[in-house]
Amino acid sequence: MGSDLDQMKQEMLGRIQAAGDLHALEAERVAALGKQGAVTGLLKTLGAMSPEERQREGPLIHGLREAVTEAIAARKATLEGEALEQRLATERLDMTLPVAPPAEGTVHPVSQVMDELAEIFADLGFSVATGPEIEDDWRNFTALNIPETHPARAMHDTFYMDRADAEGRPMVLRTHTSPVQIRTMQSQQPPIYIIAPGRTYRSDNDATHTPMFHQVEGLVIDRGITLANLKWTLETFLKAYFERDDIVLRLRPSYFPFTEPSVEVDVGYTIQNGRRVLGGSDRWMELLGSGMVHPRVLANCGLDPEIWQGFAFGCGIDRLAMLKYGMDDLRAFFDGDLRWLRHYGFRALDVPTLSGGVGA
Ligand code: 2U9
Repeated sequence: MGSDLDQMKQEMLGRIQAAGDLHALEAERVAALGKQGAVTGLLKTLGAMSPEERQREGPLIHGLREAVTEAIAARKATLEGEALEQRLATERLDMTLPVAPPAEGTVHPVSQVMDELAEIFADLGFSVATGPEIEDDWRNFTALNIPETHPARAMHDTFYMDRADAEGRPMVLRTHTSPVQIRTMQSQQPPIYIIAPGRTYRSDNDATHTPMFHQVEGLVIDRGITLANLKWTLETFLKAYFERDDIVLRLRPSYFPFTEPSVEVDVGYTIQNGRRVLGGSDRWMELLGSGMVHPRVLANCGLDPEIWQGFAFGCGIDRLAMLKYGMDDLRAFFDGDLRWLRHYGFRALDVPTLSGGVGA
């Protein structure tokens, strides 16, 4: 019996050692130690043995079980180690990669509206003009027929720079984008069809005013331009911008130093479910200022008002964005709060639609 067990042990240990993977090893374990296994079968024979036989055979059979159990554990450890080595050799982790993909950026509503404006006006034959945000006081005020005594020049409205320019002219943070149009008229012969969107600065800060805000102004200089051209252009622009055909405008007489006559433009709206919805003519809201370019402004830029006429308009871009996309606090535009941007921002390839919210 002893030599039979010995032979059985050698065979089992040999097969365990030869098991090529964890699957084959498990098969050997079941064959030896499972319910129907060879070693289990031997253990079961102990009960039927005489005490003397059991005393002799018991330690041998238990020894066999122990040897097989140990061999399986050792082989298992070896196979698992080899499997780990194999994975380590074939799998690579680039530890320099960022832990998570970078947060997705969004297009700020102001940038989105600027893009929309450029597109709408491009269809009408306008190009986009830009200029410096630090301007000389002549282009920002004097050329625009804004007298020295005008309240807009007062220190509390205008940010004056510490130093004047090389010619001694006081420099300001532009209070509107109008100096861009002055520069265009100085450097370009009419006809001129431009919009000038950009940052503007005024010393003002409350729920509806921020020291920096965005404006878009438009300028047309051509022969025979009248208020009718202005009204058609603004109507066409606003219908395209608000994506509604029922936009109605109301022109009210007003005063600006740089336009004559000057008109303030109201847009009609209705209240639906407690929300302001643009369109129709139930109620009116002031939207932009405009007028025919003052002959003195044309002359200041070297144009003969007898030959050239033009119209101009100005409007807050932040306000345009608020009306179309439904924000109600201007200050949030400049807080840089990512939660606000995720809510109101646009993915780079977003197409603005009515469902984005017309009316605030
Ligand atoms: C030139 C000649 C005329 C631009 C104009 C307005 C009327 C106007 C305001 C609207 C709200 C500015 O953002 S706002 O505070 N603008 O009412 N702007 S006409 O007129 C010009 C511009 C340039 C050479």
